Formats: sequence, C-alpha cells, structure tokens
Amino acid sequence: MEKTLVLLKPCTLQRGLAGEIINRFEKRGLRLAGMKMMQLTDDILNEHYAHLKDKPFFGMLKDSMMSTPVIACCLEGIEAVQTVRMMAGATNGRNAQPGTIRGDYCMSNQQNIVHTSDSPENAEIELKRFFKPEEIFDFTPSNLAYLYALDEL
Ligand code: IDP
Ligand code: MG
Repeated sequence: MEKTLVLLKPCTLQRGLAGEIINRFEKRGLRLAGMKMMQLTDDILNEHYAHLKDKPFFGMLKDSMMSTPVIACCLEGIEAVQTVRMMAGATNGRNAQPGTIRGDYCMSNQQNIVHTSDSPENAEIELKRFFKPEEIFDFTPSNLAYLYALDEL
C-alpha cells in the first residue's frame, strides 16, 4: 500500500490544530504508520524545498518552517499520495476549496497548515528524508476489510 509524508507546519502547532488535522486523516481511513516531532534545520529545508530555492520567499519560508518544531507523519492507504494531496487543497489557503484542510483552516499562501508529498516518487524520497526505517511501523489495521472492498486490497 502507498505511503505519503505529511508535515504539520509550525503555524499548525502554534494554533493548536495538530490533533484536529491528524484526526481528519484518521477519520478518512488513512493509517498512521509513523509520527514524530522534530526541529527542522536549514540543511534539511534546502533539500526539501530545493524546487523553490530561487523564489523570493525562500528564506522567509525556511525561517517560518524552523520557528517551532513540526510534526512529521507517515500516512498509508491505497493511492494515499493523491488522496492526502486532495485533502490538503490548493497551496494558497485563500484559493483552497472549503472542505479541504487549507480551505477550512487557513488564509495564507505560506502559513498553510500542512506539507504533503506531491507524487509517489517524491513521497518515497521525502519519507526517507524525515524517517529512519525503524520509525515506520507496518501493522495491519483491524478494520481493513471495512476500509476497502476485497477486490481493492
Ligand atoms: P505545496 O505545499 O502545495 O506542495 P509548493 O509549491 O511545493 O506547494 O511550495 C511549498 C511551500 O512553499 C508551500 O506550502 C508554501 O508554504 C510555500 N509557498 C509556495 N508558494 C509561495 C508563495 O508564493 N509565497 C509564499 N510562500 C509560498
Ligand atoms: Mg510541494
């Protein structure tokens, strides 16, 4: 089954929304396979946000991502990458559809609650960046046969 990375950003911890956001993923039926609080560094952010290194907001983005610890989550499900990405909504909270996480919880282009991996390939790379192998747990949910039809498993 597919795994994806979610980072609960400093704005989420500061606003006391971490539990509520994790709850949305759990209620959807995604399995929490790993979770940890960590202080991000310039090095890890240079790697993680390499695609944005020439943007004028790059420095501000990194400072904001280092302003408090973040909570890194590994979520698992069938087509988890795309599902979680759709749940997050558009990058700019002001453009995000109501019902999405960003559309329900934020008004900002940068302070936008969550990071979510954007492809299965990047999810694999990002999970390795944030988790050691032993920090990902492969237990079977007891309700699996009710989360999915048998022919989907
Ligand atoms: P994503 O988080 O929706 O995948 P990316 O384009 O990968 O969006 O950008 C990573 C993060 O950089 C965003 O979540 C947001 O915090 C920040 N960001 C993106 N575009 C802007 C911008 O135009 N102004 C300020 N921050 C931005
Ligand atoms: Mg991105």
